[in-house]
Amino acid sequence: MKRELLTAEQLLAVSREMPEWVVATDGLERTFEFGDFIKAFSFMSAVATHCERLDHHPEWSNVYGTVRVRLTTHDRGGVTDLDVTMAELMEGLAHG
Ligand code: H2B
Repeated sequence: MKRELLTAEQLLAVSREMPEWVVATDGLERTFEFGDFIKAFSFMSAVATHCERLDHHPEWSNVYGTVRVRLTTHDRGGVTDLDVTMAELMEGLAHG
């Protein structure tokens, strides 16, 4: 993973391909609804393993069955390919 900032054109492609995500130059945002706390926390736990593997960590919060996520690459100051990888991974785990 190169951790390169996405161009405006690439960001536009991401917003088309991942309509559930709010795409901005400084971050990708999405709210997941799981219905209860155990489901939400199980999702966060599954994601956490990948965060360590990829050395990439979301800004997120949890209230009962809701998980709010913001993905950005702090040491690049914006959205990189790694944030898109994390977003795709989260989609897979949320529906999985
Ligand atoms: N996560 C995110 N989202 N952005 C980063 O720049 C980042 C990270 N940097 N996780 C990593 C950890 C860095 O602090 C370590 C030292 O590699």
